[in-house]
Amino acid sequence: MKLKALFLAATLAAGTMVLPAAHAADIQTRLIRFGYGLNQDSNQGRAVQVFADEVAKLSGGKMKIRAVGAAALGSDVQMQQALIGGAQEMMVGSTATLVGITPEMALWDTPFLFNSGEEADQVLDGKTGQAIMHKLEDKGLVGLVYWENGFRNLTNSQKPVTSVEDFSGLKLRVMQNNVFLDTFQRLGANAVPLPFSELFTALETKTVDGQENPYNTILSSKFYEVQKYLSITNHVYSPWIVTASKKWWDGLSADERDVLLKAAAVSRDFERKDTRQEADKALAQLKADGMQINTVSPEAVQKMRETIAPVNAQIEKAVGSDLWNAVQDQLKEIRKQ
Ligand code: TK8
Repeated sequence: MKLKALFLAATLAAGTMVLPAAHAADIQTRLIRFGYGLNQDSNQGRAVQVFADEVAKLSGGKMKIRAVGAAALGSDVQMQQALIGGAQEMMVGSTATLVGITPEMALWDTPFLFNSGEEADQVLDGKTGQAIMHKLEDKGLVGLVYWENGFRNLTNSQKPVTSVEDFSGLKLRVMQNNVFLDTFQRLGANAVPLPFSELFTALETKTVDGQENPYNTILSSKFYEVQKYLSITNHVYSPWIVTASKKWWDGLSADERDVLLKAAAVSRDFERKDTRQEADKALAQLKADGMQINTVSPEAVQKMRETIAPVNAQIEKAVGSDLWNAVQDQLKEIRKQ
């Protein structure tokens, strides 16, 4: 009896460790290189830290994320190649930079597709968003979750932009895919595809006049130091996507994958909340930092929409009508509620 009581006390003291284990978790000691493009002090950096902490917690400290920000492991495109080749384990980056690998990702570049972050959540986490994410597996990547990059707004160093006509003559950096290139060419800008990692210097040296990104990024990347004008265009919602090397993923145990998927879901929920909370404050901060904020009238936004409407047909062709219609139908359903 006495022994039994002692054993019980020890069991309780040791917590979950000695609970009757249906199976011991199959988790190895692993160092996971996780790259990202923004600064550590950004919504992206904070969420990577949450992911790292959660992975450590769920794996009992065995799986360790080595987070490397500020594109020190390379641009989005370079990191994707490292993941495909198995030279790097994980990353987070823009879905727009994956279009060259998985054309269906272009769906998320549709101008004015979503009216709110919450709409985006439902579509990205829903059937179509997940189907597109799983297409990466044919190309050597495993998608885990979408994060919010956010609604993109235009900045430049030359002039206030409040109409389609104002785009004319502006040299604008765009993300490296044809949808962004075409969109900004149609608006009359001189669009230059460049990796994000080269953007600050390009703005500083006036190689380009402007760029477009969410408020959070304009702030955390200090673009306000080299850009005077900010136009509230909200022309497209950008997701980020957390990916892993398939070569590496295929060698993980089911328990290890489970740790990563669970931690990714926690990081996603944290990141979206953090990003939304930061966005409004970021705009006020950019103003305080000396940027001139220009609103764009509903009429001018309408003109933008009409000018770039042909881009939609191009996207529908690239992603296929089934996926295109599935998203349009889901949005109609969401907007009915
Ligand atoms: C960061 C990029 C960035 C994106 C861009 O690596 O390239 O403008 O918005 O967030 O993915």
